[in-house]
Amino acid sequence: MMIDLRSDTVTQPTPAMREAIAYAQVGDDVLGDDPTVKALESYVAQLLGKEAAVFMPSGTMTNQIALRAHTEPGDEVILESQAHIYYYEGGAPAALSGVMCRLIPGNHGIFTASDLTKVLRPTDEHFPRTKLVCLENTHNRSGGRIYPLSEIQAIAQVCQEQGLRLHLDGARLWNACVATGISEAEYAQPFDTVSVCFSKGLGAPIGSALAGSREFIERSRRFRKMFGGAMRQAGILAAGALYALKHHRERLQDDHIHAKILAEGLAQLEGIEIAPEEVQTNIVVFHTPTISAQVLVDRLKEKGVAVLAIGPNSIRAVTNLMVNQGQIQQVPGSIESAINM
Ligand code: TLP
Repeated sequence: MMIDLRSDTVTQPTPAMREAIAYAQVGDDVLGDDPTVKALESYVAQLLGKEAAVFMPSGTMTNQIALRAHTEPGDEVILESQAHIYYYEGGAPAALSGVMCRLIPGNHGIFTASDLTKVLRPTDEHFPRTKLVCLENTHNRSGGRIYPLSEIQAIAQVCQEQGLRLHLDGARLWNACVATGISEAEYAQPFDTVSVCFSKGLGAPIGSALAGSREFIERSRRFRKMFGGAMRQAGILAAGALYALKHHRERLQDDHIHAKILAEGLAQLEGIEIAPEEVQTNIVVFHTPTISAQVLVDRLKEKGVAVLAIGPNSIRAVTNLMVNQGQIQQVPGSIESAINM
């Protein structure tokens, strides 16, 4: 069987989750009739300490609707230079919201309040109006890096002083919380809006939610309809998400332990560059200076290990609930023999 480390999105629903899905009470959610979607939305809002939340099919949609609802065409959004919203969402900020993206290169995905202050502009008709700042926690392309809460609070302070809104792409916020012991509500507090995903490490098949003030979430529901993301008997999906939230958050710790084991194994190999002490959650990024990442990925696939090339000489492996410790321990050996093929 393939050891699939391409992403934590590859997870399959467990038998208990399938049972929750099978017996979910459903209704037409566009008419406000789905009790399971409502239960999920209020559970998420409560967990994140926000007034309201809205369920959507994907994290791309929750992020992009947040952008759309926070801005007007021509406005500027500030993002870290490798933020998922900018890097991996198909150019949606330009296509769907007509906004300009201003990028701040971070240190492993983390920029500081003082980095933010340096890119702020005076109010002047020459300049786009800066409206929104987005952070990502954990940061995907930086190998699941955790955003320090104190830095987020300092950034929120600058936003407040400057009248800027602050949005969190919290696709893997759950991982940051399990790794630090900081609650979801504490991490969400400095933000106006928070996007979370159920279809990553939590193992639900589909779904994300956007949380914020009641007024903002009402406005977002209108854009969800406009973008085609309002679903009918969506309780079928929400049931998997609710099950995942209630039963799979703690187990993310296992994925983090597996990621450390993998990183430490890889650090022993000639031809692999990795700093295992920098692996904080479930994403392991390593570099292959002597071989093309894609060549290595193709060879590894033949050996029953699936990972993704994320640069010419960079590979990403994401631990997830489909892969146990014994399988993780086999991976460095497979990589070593693939390098030497
Ligand atoms: N990320 C996917 C790919 O798109 C790269 C993955 O395999 O990691 N924010 C962050 C930080 C994400 O990592 C992702 C998914 C999303 C948003 C988008 O979520 P979906 O896939 O539900 O649109």
